Amino acid sequence: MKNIARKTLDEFIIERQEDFKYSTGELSRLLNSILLAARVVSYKVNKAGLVDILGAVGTTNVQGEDQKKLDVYANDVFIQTLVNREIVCGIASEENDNFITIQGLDEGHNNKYVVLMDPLDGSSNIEVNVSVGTIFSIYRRISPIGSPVTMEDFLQPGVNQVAAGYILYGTSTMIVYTTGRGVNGFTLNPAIGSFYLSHPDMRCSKNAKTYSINEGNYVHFPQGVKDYIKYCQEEKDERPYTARYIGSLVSDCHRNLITGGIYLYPSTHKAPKGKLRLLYECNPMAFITEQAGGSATDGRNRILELQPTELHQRTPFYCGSANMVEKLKDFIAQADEKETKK
Ligand code: AHM
Ligand code: MG
Repeated sequence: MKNIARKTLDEFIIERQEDFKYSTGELSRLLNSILLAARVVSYKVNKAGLVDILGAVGTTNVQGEDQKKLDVYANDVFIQTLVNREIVCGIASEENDNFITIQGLDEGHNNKYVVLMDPLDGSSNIEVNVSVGTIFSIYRRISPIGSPVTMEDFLQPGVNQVAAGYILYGTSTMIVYTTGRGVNGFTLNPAIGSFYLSHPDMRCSKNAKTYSINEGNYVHFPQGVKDYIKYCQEEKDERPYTARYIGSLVSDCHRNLITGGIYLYPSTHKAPKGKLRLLYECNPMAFITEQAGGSATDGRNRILELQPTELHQRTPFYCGSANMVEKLKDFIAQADEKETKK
C-alpha cells in the first residue's frame, strides 16, 4: 500500500503560504470559500439521482422551496458564498449575462480579487449520472482598490491568472488547482468534509495516445483538424491512438492530465468560434495544463495570451500533452498554407 502522508488541503495551503504572492491571506480565504461552496454542490450533485423520488425540477420540495436546475443551484451557491464572505470585489459567471459587483459592508470594494467561473460545466450529463465539474479562475483587479470593479478587471488575458482550478464531481469529488507553482489534486472524504492531498505535483506526459473530440461533428471541422484525426487513426509507429470522449470538459481534461492525451473542441461550420468559453473554461484549463507541463492553443495562438474582448467570448480549444498539441498545430499550419496558395 502506498504510504501517503495524510495532509488536508487546509494544512497544504498553510504550508504553501509563500505560493500566495502579495498575500495577506486573502487568496487562501478565497480558496477556502470556493471549497465550502464545492462541498455543498458536491452533496447536491450526489443526490441528483433522487430528484425523481424527492421532487422533480420545477416542483416544490418538502420545505416549500422551488427545486432548481442543478446548474442554477450551483451558480447561486458559489455566488452566495463569495458574496457572504465578502472575499472578492467582483464575479463573472457563465450563467450570468453581466458581471456582479460586490459591495463590501463599508461600501469600499476593498478586496483585490475577481473570480470568473463556470459553476456546473457539462450539466447535461447529470441526468445520465456522468461526472460534471466547476471551473474557476482568479485575477487581481486592475482598477483601483476602493472603486467598483470594471469590465477591464474581467477581460484580462489568461497569463494574468493568479490561481485557477476545477472541482470534479466524479466517483469521488476532487479539487485540482494551481497558483502558478505546479498543480495539486485533493480528494474529498465525504464522511468528514475534508479534502486530502491525493495527487501531489500532477504532470501531464509530453507524449500520449488518447485523443478526445466529438467526432460526430467531423464533416464540419477545419481541414487541419480533420488531417490530425486521420493521423491519430493511421496504423503506423505508435498509432492508431485511442479515442475517449466523455463530453464533460473537466472530466476529459482531468483524464488527460493523469494519463496524457489531447482534448479538442474546434471551430465548426455551425460555430465558427467554437463552443467553449475563453474566460470560464479555456483560460483556467490552459493555466492548469501548462502548469502540469502540457500546453493549450486555439490552433495558432497560445490560449493564455489571447486578449479577451467580451465576457462570454468563445474560442476553439486544443489542450493537453505538449507534443500532441504541437503535432496538431503543425497540421493546422500546413492546411493554412495550402489554403493561402489556392
Ligand atoms: P456547457 O458549458 O454548456 O456545459 O458546455 C460545455 C461542455 C463541455 O463540458 C464539453 O466538453 C462540451 O460542452 C461538449 O460539447 P458537445 O456535446 O458539443 O461535444
Ligand atoms: Mg461550460
